[in-house]
Amino acid sequence: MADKDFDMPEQSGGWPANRPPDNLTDWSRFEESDREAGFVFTDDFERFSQHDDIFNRAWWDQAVMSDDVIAFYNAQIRPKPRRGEGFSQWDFSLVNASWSVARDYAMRGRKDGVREGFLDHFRTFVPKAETQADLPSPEETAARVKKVAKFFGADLVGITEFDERWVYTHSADAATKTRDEKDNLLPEGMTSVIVMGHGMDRDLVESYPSALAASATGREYSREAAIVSSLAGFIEGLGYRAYGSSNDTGITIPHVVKAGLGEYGRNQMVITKEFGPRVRFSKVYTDMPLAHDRPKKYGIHQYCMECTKCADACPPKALPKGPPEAGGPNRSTIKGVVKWSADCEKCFKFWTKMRVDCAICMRVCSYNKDYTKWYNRLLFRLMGSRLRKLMIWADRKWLTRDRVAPNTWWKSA
Ligand code: B12
Ligand code: SF4
Ligand code: SF4
Repeated sequence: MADKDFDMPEQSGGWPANRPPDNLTDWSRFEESDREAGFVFTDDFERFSQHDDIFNRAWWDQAVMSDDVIAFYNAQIRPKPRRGEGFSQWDFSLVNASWSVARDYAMRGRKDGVREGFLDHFRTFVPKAETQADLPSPEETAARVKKVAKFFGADLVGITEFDERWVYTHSADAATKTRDEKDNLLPEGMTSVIVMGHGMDRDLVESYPSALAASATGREYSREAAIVSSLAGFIEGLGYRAYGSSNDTGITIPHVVKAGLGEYGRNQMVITKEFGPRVRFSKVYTDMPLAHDRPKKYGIHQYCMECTKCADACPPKALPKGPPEAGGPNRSTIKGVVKWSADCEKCFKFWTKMRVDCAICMRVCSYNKDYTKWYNRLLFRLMGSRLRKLMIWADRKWLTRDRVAPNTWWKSA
C-alpha cells in the first residue's frame, strides 16, 4: 500500500472554530508547525484541566476511586510484598527507594498544598538574577542551554515554541484532594519549552509488570527532579524566567514531538531513535530567547498504523486498535485532537489491582531496542521505510522477546 493510504485525516477547515479565546494569543501561528508535526484538531478542541487526569480524578470521581486505588497509593509507603516473582520485599523496597528524590521534592511543599513535579512546577530558592546576561544569537544560546542540560544529566534535549493549548487550564489541588481546581501558576510571557528525555533502564523495563520494573520509572522521576531544577536555576541565574516541570503544569508529549525528539505512537508514547519509547520527559518553560527545533519524521506513525502489538499485549485492552480519532472513551481524554487515545480508566484499574504501575506497552513495543547496537539502528531505519510490512512480520516471527523474569535482574548482581 502506498504511503498516502496511511495519512492522518485532513485538518478540519483550519482552526477550531471556537478558538482562540480572547485572552490568549492567536493560535494560527502554530499552523505551519502543526502541519509539519502532523497535529490535527477538530472544532470542539478544549484545553484540558489537570483535575480530569485519571490520577486526580481518583480523588473526586467515585467511578475511579476504589479500595484498590487506596491500596495502590498505600503500597508506596507501606508495601505488602507478595509471593509472585518481582513483588518481594526486595522489589518493593527498590521501587520505593527509587522514588525517594522525586517524593522529597513533592512533599517539601505539603504544608502549602504544593506538590512539586506532579501538580506544581519545581520551585527555585535562589532569586532570579536582577540583570540579564548578554546573550549570543538564539542559536548559540540554545546550543549552550542544551549543553548545560546534558551536563546536568539529560539524555536528550530539544527546544520548541511555547504553546498554551497544552497548558492545563487549572492545576489539581493537592491540599484538598477534592474536585477543587487551583490556578495554574505558569505566568504569561513564556516563549519556549526546553524538553528533556531521560532514558529508562532497559533490563528493568524488560521485567514489566513487576514492582522491580517500576524502579526504572521511579529512578527517572528522581533524576528529572534534580536535572529540571538545576536547569531552571541556571536560566534564572542569567536573569530569565524558568519554570521547571515534570508531570505538572501542562501536557508534555506534543511539545516533545514539536521539538523533534520523536514521533507519537499507538502506545501513547513518544518513540525516539535513541531509546524507542523507553524514555521519560521533563520540561522547562522559559522566556529566554532561544532558537527552536523542528519536528522530525521517521516513519513511526505509518508503522504504528499497521502494528497493534502494544494494544494486543495490554491486559485490560486499554489501547486502541484503529486509526487516530478525536476524543476518547471518557473525560480523561483531551477534546478535539485527532490522535490515538487510551482508555485510562481501564489502564489505571489494572495498575491499582497490581499495586504498581504498568508499562507492558512500552516493553513489547517493536521500537523498544538497544540502539547502541548498529544492527538495531539499521532495523529502526527499515521499520520506517516502505519495507514496514515485512518488518512487522519479521518482528512477530523473530524479534519478539518475552518478559524477563524479575529475579534474573537480582541474579545478575
Ligand atoms: C496522567 C498520565 C497518565 C495516566 C492517565 C492519562 C490520562 N488520560 O489521564 C495513566 C495512568 C494512564 C498513564 C500511564 C502511563 N504513562 Co503517563 N502520564 C500522565 C501525565 C502525568 C499527564 C498526561 C495527561 O494530562 N493526560 C490527560 C489527557 C491529555 O490524556 P489524553 O488526551 O489521553 O492524551 C494522552 C496522549 O494522547 C498524549 N497527548 C495529549 N495531547 C496530545 C496532543 C497531540 C497532538 C499528541 C500527538 C499527543 C497528545 O499525552 C497524553 C498522555 O496521557 C503525563 C505527563 C504529562 N504532563 O504530560 C505522563 C506521561 C504521558 N506518561 C508516561 C508514561 C511512560 C506512562 C506509562 C508507560 C507508565 C510508566 N510506567 O511509565 C503508562 C503508559 C500508558 C498508556 N499507554 O497510555 C510518559 C510518556 C513518555 C514517552 N515516552 O512519551 C509521560 C510523558 C510522563 C513522563 N514523565 O515522561 N499516564
Ligand atoms: S500501562 Fe499497561 S495497562 Fe496501561 S495501556 Fe500500557 S499495557 Fe495497558
Ligand atoms: S507496539 Fe507497534 S503499534 Fe504499538 S507503539 Fe510500538 S510500533 Fe506502534
